[in-house]
Amino acid sequence: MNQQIVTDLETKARELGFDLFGIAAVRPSDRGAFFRKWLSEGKAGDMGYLARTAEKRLDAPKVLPGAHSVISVAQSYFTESLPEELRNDPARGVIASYAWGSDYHNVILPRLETLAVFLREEIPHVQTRCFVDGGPVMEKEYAERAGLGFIGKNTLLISPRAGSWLFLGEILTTADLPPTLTAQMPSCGTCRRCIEACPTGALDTEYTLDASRCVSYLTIEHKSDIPRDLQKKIGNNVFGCDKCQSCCPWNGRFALASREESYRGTLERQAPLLAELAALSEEEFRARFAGSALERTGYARLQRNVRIARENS
Ligand code: B12
Ligand code: SF4
Ligand code: SF4
Repeated sequence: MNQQIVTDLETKARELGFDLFGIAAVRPSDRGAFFRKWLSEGKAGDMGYLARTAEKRLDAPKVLPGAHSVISVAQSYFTESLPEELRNDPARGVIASYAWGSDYHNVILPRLETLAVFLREEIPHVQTRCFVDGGPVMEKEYAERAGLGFIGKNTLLISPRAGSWLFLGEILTTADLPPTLTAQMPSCGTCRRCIEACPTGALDTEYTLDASRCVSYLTIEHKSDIPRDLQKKIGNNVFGCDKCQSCCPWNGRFALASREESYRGTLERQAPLLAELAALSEEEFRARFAGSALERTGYARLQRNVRIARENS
């Protein structure tokens, strides 16, 4: 009976637009010691929420008592590659591709809720909690255990059949579902391209990201001034960074085209003119970026990033 539910859940997940699906049993993180050391070395920068929720992140029943299983899904956001001449145009600011279209939280969460309702109808009395990004869940680790892919040296989840341009989401549930069979996964092998491509040296050791130096962190999460020595290295990235994925051979060969039309972006969203961004009033900013991940980060941080990118160009 349970095996049939897994098949039905997977079919439903695909209908809802998810590209990868898997189930893992709940158990404490294997990387608790790594995570705590990472926090104590200040590698989380000022993302204090990671330390505040560390115990929950490392042990899912602290998030949902009685949790037995985690359903992991992934959705591709790969629509196209930005041509080099646009990416390197000093008059333009580059926005990371995950933010070209609709805010993925708004796209994925309601669909996960639909999948959770389906599960609760199939197995009455079970509890479910859905997460996309913001929840205290080690999303990549659960996806890895559920067989969606492996964690690369850029610290991202890479699917050997879909690459890494993926968003992840989970349903944590008290239902005792059979874990999906996980195939033997490949690995990065001797490749180190992402480490070499990272503009700030944030990937200082294999599988370890010093977020406090990462362009994605600095342009999106960091609230105050960006340290002077890192400003130059940010180049013309005004929101996020794609370097450690665009250089990855798994994406070169296997990037899966997104089925989600709303993730597509026009040039205005992919690489807008810096002068145009600098001239935006707060109201114009809100109108232009409504419903996108940039809206969350806000006007002030984007303007700070635009100032740096203009100095760099
Ligand atoms: C905090 C955070 C960030 C921070 C820190 C990133 C990081 N690597 O931790 C910042 C702001 C920098 C960031 C940036 C980005 N993020 Co982010 N982020 C998160 C968040 C909320 C938590 C991640 C976390 O727990 N970090 C803590 C540290 C300690 O974990 P870690 O670096 O991943 O380390 C793990 C491994 O490296 C591993 N490890 C250690 N040693 C070894 C050894 C071996 C052999 C192996 C295999 C593994 C291994 O142990 C750790 C635990 O598993 C997740 C959502 C979530 N709730 O999980 C999204 C998430 C990871 N982000 C995501 C995305 C899309 C991005 C960006 C691509 C956005 C962009 N284009 O700018 C960049 C990518 C930068 C990068 N290379 O990671 C996606 C990634 C999807 C995927 N394919 O993996 C997630 C899952 C959100 C989502 N729901 O889709 N992010
Ligand atoms: S997102 Fe950019 S800065 Fe951050 S680790 Fe990847 S390449 Fe380095
Ligand atoms: S670029 Fe190479 S080392 Fe980095 S994640 Fe991809 S395969 Fe692994």
